[in-house]
Amino acid sequence: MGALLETIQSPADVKRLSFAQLADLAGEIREFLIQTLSKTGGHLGPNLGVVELTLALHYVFNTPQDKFVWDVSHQVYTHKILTGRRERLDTIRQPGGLNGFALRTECEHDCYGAGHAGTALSAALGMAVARDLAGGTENVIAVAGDAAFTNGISFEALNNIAEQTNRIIVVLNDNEWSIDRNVGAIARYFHRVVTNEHYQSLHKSAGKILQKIGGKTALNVMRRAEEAAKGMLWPSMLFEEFGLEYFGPVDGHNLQQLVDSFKFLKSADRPVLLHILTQKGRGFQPALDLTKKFHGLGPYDPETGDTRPAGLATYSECFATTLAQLAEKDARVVAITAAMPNGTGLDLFRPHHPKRYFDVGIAEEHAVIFAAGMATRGFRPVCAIYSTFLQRAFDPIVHDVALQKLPVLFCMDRAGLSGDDGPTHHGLFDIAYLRGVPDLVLMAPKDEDELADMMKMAFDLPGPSAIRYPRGAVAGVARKAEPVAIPVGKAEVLADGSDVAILGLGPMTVMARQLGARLQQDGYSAAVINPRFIKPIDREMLESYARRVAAFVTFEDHEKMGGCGSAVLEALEEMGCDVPVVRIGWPDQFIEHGKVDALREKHGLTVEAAYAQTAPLLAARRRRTLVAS
Ligand SMILES: Cc1ncc(C[n+]2csc(CCOP(=O)(O)OP(=O)(O)O)c2C)c(N)n1
Repeated sequence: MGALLETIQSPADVKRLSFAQLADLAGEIREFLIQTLSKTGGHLGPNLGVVELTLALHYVFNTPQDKFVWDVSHQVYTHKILTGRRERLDTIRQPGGLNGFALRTECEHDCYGAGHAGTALSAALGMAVARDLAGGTENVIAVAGDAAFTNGISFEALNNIAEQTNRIIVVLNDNEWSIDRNVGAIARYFHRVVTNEHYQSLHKSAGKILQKIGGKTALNVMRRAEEAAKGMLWPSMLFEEFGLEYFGPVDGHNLQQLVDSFKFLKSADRPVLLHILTQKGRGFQPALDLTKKFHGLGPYDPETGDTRPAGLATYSECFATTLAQLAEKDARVVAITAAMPNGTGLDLFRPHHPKRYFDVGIAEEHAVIFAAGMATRGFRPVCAIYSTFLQRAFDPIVHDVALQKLPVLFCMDRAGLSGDDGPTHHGLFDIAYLRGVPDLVLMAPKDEDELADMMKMAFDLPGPSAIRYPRGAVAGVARKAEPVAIPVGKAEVLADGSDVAILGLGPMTVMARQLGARLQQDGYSAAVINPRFIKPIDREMLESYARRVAAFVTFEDHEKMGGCGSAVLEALEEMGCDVPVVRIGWPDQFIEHGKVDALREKHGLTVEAAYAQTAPLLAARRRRTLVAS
């Protein structure tokens, strides 16, 4: 670790440094990030881009009194380093270690947590208004990336800011990238600001003066040149129309400029927006070459950036290639992503059907309503959205899609525990929030072949449907050449039995089989069932087993409350079947980040735990039967 970095225990240590030392510290932090994350994985690119920004913020402002609100907050690693968490950075995203995002419970310098995009401006405005009401003096600074401005909430906040406060600082951290290249009119607008020729030439000549004469005078000239350029830049009008005074664009890697800007903006008596230009992945060539890959990744080689070769295909890849295949034969099929072409696999669909692929930006609500609109015109839109991000679009699913019985298919990637990213990213609520939506067909495949069959079937449905599948590798089963539609609402009995019926939702069929085998060893006859459908649930199957078995067991990678097990309980109760149901799923609490297996162990999502709850129920019936005979 660098010599300067070792001396940094708190933001106060940063304030003592000269600009030359700050620049050295920035270099040391980059090296520290590259080395540390090579072992833990994490959001390397975004963090390398904001080292100077974070140093300048801590140089000028005083947290925890002053408030930094980070959008998504995947870029807070330097902030963590400077606020007493340097020594624990190597635990980031590891079990029991630092969270990969800002977390209010982790540190007093984290005033607001996030993981989903577009929240920073609203939250910061709330804090600013609270301060105004309380008569406080603290500064509130929202830091949001250019892609966060593709999100509607950012604009809802912008629309409201000037009405509510005259003291708030918004930093637009513009690196022209979302995870993929940023898309849409706002991205083009920012690009026009940055590449405005007039600004560029003035900026260059000011830079030359700075080189020649140096010092404060040159800085003043430069600032004046920027001011002049800014005045001529029509694009800055956008924010001015919202009532925010626009400053920039400034070089987000120039510490002096950043510090000067913040010192100046600190005393502004109306809302201000500072537009800074940064480079995602700065200081690490592989991250500059492969921006998308280095947005967020697992461990890598700190010299070359190489990562371990992928093993089995992922569910995302399987989904996307199947969709491309189905779209070949069905011209109605179109694919929609909300800024996740890579994560959802749609990158693989795009080259096959470029005109039927839509990246709408970080705009899940819009994505769903846009899909609804297309569906009214006879198309079969597929919204590929992570389970956790689809939470954003609950009302559009109800109000726009389901209520109008429009045949939109939701393909929910990362359904289940996400692992390292933690509670902001776990997909543990989708069954609960979708199960109560009338007319929606909700399903989970046990493997990649069944995923393809479900997709095929969904395109024949008259209304909406949703398929949930997990992060990571597929089961690795043989795939049919062509998907075959499966019957709606029909479960698949993998093994028949008469003492216990074990349902394993999606890939949890593996655990159901294991429990079945375990109980067979004890002499019980265990049925193992792949429910396939959470809604409509296969009542016929449930009723027929209810007549025979002493207990049902349900396994699901979802919270227990409102999940598949709840659906089984409700159906049994409605049919008047009085059979106990052992439900294995996540408890009613937010689950921390960590390794999936360890977290399952900790929270009782294991075959052992299921066995411990089920065996006594079966033993009781056996005793009763013995007594009766
Ligand atoms: C609601 C929501 N949708 C999708 C994502 C996935 N996501 C995480 S970061 C990111 C891009 C953020 O880009 P930007 O705000 O410009 O910050 P940068 O990483 O470029 O610094 C996306 C799409 C998310 N976090 N939240």
